[in-house]
Amino acid sequence: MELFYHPLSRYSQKVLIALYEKQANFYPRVIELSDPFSRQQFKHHYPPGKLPLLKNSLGELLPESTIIIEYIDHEFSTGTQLIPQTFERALDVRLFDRLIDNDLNNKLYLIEKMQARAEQNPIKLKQLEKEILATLSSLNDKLAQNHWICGDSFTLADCALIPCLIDAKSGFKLYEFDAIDRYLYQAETRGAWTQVKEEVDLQKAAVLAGFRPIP
Ligand SMILES: N[C@@H](CCC(=O)N[C@@H](CS)C(=O)NCC(=O)O)C(=O)O
Repeated sequence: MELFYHPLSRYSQKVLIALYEKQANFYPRVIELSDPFSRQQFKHHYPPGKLPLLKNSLGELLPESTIIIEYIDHEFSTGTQLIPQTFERALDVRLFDRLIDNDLNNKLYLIEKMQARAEQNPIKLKQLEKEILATLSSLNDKLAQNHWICGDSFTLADCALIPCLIDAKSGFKLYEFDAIDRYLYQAETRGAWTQVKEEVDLQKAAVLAGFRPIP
């Protein structure tokens, strides 16, 4: 299996957490989408040009972080079971995975995009922040009842949530949400995340140093 990804992409981090949880072997293929040549090469291989992308041992391409995780959870019986066996619990996990991607990850991205472009739109920014705070509040309520987001065990929904909360820490006062604060501490010491974090930190250091890979 090959995983095409970038360490600073939250959707890639979501899949990396899942692969480490499953103890699944894969060839890492880092794609630098900000580099026009690498982007063009990747698009030649996969026209939508989105990361992450999994190439399985049959050479089939699987896009979409959730689908990739569903696939590896089905393929590998090792490690953590990321989709629960019972229908009701699986439905809850899939629901929270969707809510986290749509209401947290994508909205954080919209704010980051505005900041990167120095876009002056305080009304839009306030609205997005309000929506994110509402999502954080409902996640906090759920975490007050559960050890991980959907119960006692670590699931697909945690793979989606951890990268978002780690990034949201810089813009939102997450410590004001007691259950999220406790969850973050627990997530930050989870082996799969510490493995991902090593690569994220190296990449951030490379970006700060002005490093650009030679295509
Ligand atoms: N819904 C997709 C989202 C993937 C996505 O938006 N990836 C971003 C990086 S985090 C990307 O590849 N953007 C490049 C582009 O849109 O051209 C998933 O869950 O994998």
